[in-house]
Amino acid sequence: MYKSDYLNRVLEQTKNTYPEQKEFVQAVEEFLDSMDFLVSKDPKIEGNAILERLIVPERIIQFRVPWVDDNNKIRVNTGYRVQFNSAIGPYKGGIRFDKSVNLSILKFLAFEQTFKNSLTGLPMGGAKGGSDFDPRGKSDKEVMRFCQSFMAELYRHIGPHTDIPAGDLGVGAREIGYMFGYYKKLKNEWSGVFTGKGLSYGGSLYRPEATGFGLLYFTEEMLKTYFKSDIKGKRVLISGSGKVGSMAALKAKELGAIIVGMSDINGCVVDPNGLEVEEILNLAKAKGEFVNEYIKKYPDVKYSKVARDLWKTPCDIALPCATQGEINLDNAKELKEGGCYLLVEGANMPCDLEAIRFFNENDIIFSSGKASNAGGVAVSGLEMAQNATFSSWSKEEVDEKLRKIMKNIFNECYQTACQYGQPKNLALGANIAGFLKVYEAMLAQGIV
Ligand code: 2IT
Repeated sequence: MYKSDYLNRVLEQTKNTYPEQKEFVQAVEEFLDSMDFLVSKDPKIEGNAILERLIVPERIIQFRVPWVDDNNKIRVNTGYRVQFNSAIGPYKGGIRFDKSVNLSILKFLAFEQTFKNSLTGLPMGGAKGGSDFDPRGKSDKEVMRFCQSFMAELYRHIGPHTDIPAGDLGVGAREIGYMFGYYKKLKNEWSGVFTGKGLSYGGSLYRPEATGFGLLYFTEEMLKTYFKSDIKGKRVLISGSGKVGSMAALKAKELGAIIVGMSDINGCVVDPNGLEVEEILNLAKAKGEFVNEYIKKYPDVKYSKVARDLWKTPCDIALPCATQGEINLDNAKELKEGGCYLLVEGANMPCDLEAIRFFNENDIIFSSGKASNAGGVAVSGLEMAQNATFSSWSKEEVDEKLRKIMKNIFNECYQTACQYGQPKNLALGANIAGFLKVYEAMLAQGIV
């Protein structure tokens, strides 16, 4: 229950209207948790039905994606694009190909993307898209045919000034190449309609590294501000064998952290003296997973076939970089028992609501992904800037800008949290700071 009747009403309405959309309802609730004070202080939010408007996407596109597999069998998937909010810029956000994709997941991702993009300080609105297509085990040709069919519908809804997709789970350079190529063919137009493109056709240096590196820059800011410390010698847990987890591990190692545990979909490996990170990164890059191979190569390593067991490992810092819902209340308690005092989300909503509330009540400083994983979309914004000005920046230039953006995001979240009397509640700071810019733009633009 919130103090504000307005908030209680909005939450009730969200739960009643979308009872089956559990991830979306969680994302809304997590956001509303931060709004109590603001809403009672500023009656214009209710007066202009800002929250009611904010939680309904501006547009959802849902479509059939038929394609032919290598055995000449016709397959059918569902494609989506959720264009959530364009108040501060064109729709922007990744495309996810994964068996688990449904409207609830894409709506939660697009909702959070709106605030994340706002926090970067760049003019980008919020969107997300994808399909329940699973690229694992598919041939290159099958992936290409799928991407082309997906784009045969999506191309009419996107554009460099309308909606600029990028990658996400299951969508990397290969998929973006196929989708970009087909868009160009259908529109007869070369434009920066995607980010995360290959370097030879308008991509930005450091985009693949950006989310994971940005996460570590953010973590360093947290350590500096709250503990007058840095990551050197700290024990770190990292989940997920995708780009975010791998690049986070690479940067953490470079900064002198000890990576005591990592996980992928098959389980986790743990070594209090530090894992062989280079070995893990090579395996993850080649196969998309590493645990099964790693335990063959290092038979003495401690491991579990349950990925969640990672959180039982004593650590200073936990960086969940796999996917939504990977840390529940039990895992949160295990982390506390193991001495963890910093939880920085690299994935989108890896912690469920009970876990987040537990962190806040038990002195584990928590940062939500919408702040700490914003480095990816921030460099997407830099890629758009390079495309728009026909330029390409060096690694050093992009890295310098990424560092600055992550530092700014941290400072904005921290200062907002302080202003609202809860200096350790970075998630509150992120929600309010991300919201205020979108709110101001919505107010200025009238009832649309
Ligand atoms: O979750 C995310 O921020 C992304 N998948 C990146 C989105 C983007 O447009 O680069």
